[in-house]
Amino acid sequence: MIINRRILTLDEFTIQQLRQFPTATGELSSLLRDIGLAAKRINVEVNKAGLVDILGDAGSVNVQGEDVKKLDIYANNQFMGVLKHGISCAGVGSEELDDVVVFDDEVSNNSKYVVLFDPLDGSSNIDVNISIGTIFGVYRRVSELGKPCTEEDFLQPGVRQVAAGYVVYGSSTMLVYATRRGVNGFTLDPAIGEFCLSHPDIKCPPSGKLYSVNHGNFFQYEEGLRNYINACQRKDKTNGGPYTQRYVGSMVADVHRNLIKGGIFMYPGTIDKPGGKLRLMYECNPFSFMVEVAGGKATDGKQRILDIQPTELHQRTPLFIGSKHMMEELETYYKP
Ligand code: AHM
Repeated sequence: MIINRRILTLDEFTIQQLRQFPTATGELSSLLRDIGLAAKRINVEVNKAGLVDILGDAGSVNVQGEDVKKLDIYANNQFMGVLKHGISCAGVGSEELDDVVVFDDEVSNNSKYVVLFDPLDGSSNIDVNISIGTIFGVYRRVSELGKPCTEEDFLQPGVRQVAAGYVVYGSSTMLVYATRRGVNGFTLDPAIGEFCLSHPDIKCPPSGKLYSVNHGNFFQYEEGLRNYINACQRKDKTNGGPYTQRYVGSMVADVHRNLIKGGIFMYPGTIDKPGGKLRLMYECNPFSFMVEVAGGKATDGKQRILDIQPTELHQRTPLFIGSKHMMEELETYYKP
């Protein structure tokens, strides 16, 4: 039997990174390990979704006014559980919950980080066996250590994230996370139940051929944006057009694909919903952090997503994100 010791597990990788900082406390590594554990548990249930009676609405409506699926609740509870019982997290904000949850106990009050997460994004795709995901952003708290964390710790602009990541439950399950030092992807090896480093030092290609947008909303978009979308479909493009349209309707899958292959993902504001659909804190900030670290760009059309000062936990924002040159091309058409 050949054992490939060049393949690092998520734990080995985070410990290796930690050793490069002799003064580091290991709290972030521990946090990532906790998140990896929650992801593995969620993965087991996602894989069983077609087999057991876990499908369907749980009968409640979340704070966004959307139906909550049972797996959403399960995923939310898994994340809350590992973060509450770990040693690194003082509190969490979840897309599924109205308010932040402050873990007011001695260990948690002395923990450096708070985490904002969307436990199961794209959950309307569960019933039809399409990839879904988990998204998270980690912030260093600004409140005093030793005391319970406060709302101020959560309402920080995305640029202050120390780490962000996602898990995509797809044809295989991957956990991808970024710190300022780089973006790395780990694929779950079901034989050993470990995330193994499969995509080291991910860079978003500066150009690509994929564009992702909900075409059904086309006539709800502003004129400049419609012109850009039309240009994506033309043959006379100097940069290799026409582009290929790819839109799963599951943000984690869509942005993951474009991050690896090069592309642009857009969820603009519409006439009916000028603020768009996606959540700044749970979806846009983590992805913007990762894509920027990988060399790409992310804006709301007017400004960098990571510079937006949040005013409320569940606020929405238009989002344009992806390969640097494609984003620059968009900006020549669309100046809201
Ligand atoms: P959901 O978690 O309720 O399914 O909503 C979030 C998803 C994103 O993953 C995806 O990019 C977007 O909604 C798709 O929206 P639309 O169907 O309007 O194109």
